[in-house]
Amino acid sequence: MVDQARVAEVTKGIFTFADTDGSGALDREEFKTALGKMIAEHGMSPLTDEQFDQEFTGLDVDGNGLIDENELQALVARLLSA
Ligand SMILES: [Ca+2]
Repeated sequence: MVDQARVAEVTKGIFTFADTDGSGALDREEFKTALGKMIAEHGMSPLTDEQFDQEFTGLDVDGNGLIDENELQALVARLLSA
């Protein structure tokens, strides 16, 4: 069972860290930064470039080439429930 408040909190923390230009969405470079933080702090397995592309494409549900907070929550929820 995933605690939505915890998911939102963790997502916000990752965002604050990784959204270096403060745009409110993560581009590919910023998403790499976010993943690096998640790998370091949550014991995620490092991704290959191919897995990274798949993850980015899968999370970018509106296909605008950016990961916003709502989109990132899907990954955080998966991570916290693992
Ligand atoms: Ca998007």
